Amino acid sequence: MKQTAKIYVAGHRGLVGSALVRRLQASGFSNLLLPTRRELDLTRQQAVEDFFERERPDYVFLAAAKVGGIRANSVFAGDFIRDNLLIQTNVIESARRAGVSKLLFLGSSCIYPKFASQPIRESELMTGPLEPTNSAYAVAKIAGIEMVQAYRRQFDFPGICLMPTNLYGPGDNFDLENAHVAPALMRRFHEAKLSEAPEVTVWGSGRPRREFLHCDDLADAALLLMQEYDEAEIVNVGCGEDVSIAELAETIRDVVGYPGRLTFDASKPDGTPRKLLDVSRLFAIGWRPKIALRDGLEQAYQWYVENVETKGVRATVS
Ligand code: GFB
Repeated sequence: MKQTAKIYVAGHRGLVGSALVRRLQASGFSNLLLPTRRELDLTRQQAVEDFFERERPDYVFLAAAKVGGIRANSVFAGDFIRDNLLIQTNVIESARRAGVSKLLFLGSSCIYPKFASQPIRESELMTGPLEPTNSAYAVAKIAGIEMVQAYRRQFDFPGICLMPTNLYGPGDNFDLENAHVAPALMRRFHEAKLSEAPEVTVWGSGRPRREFLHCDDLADAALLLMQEYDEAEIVNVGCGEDVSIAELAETIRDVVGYPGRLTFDASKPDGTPRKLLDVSRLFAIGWRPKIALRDGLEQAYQWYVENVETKGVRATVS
């Protein structure tokens, strides 16, 4: 990638997109296309076609998506499949027409079967039923993978696909109902600390296990793969180890400094029992994560207090 390359980061204000912008700028890439959602609605085909026709980016990081935690995926399943199919289809097709040098499509670890053998190899894709709480989102992401791979075969389209594990970090969505577990608990413990609430309720049994990767590590892996990887096969991006939700909650409680008790609400869904990714394909390319979970959670909490709690920065990225 030439330093002067024109790079479009779709979804640049989200958790992943903002990390990608930081990582690209740190490497001296300054010719970035960063239209806001108001300037470019990716669910509108004509608008996306016009944008690509006009701007003709060299590289595209497709990090724009409608995302959310286990509750949001269940409650807004129709929005999730519609918006994600529209966004990815419009961007991938317009990128093809514009003749981009390369497009990187971001999927998710939820594309794998609910009971995939652990750690989950990329070859497990579509070998079993999905987790019902996020099957709509997962099918949309699987369609995106299939589209990139079909475009590679039919049009020799230069697209690659990354499957990140659960992510967290600065720029996350901290909405108590619709966010992912790490930011939701961070805000819940913070508010309980301020209000001196005697206890905090964690959803589910606390027994499911999740792998967590800091968004800056993901951005680092994405830039490396954009530069070094050009195969049809999808690539898992994770850190190679997981924790239980109960362990995560205890760690976040400690990071926040909340003195009260934890309780678990078994009426809330656990979701997939485990989704630890096999990252040997990624590690074989030479990448390793740099940010340990505890350090990353402390940094993310610092960002939350400085940007969301005090300055009222949009706590939710819809
Ligand atoms: O991060 P999360 O919402 O999504 O939930 P998934 C992970 C686990 O955390 C579930 C528990 O077992 C929840 O019951 N949990 C405990 C909580 N307290 C909370 C809380 O306050 N908020 C939330 N959200 N969870 C997502 C998919 O699955 O993984 C997405 O729904 C995406 O589509 C993402 O793929 C990576 O990890 O279960």
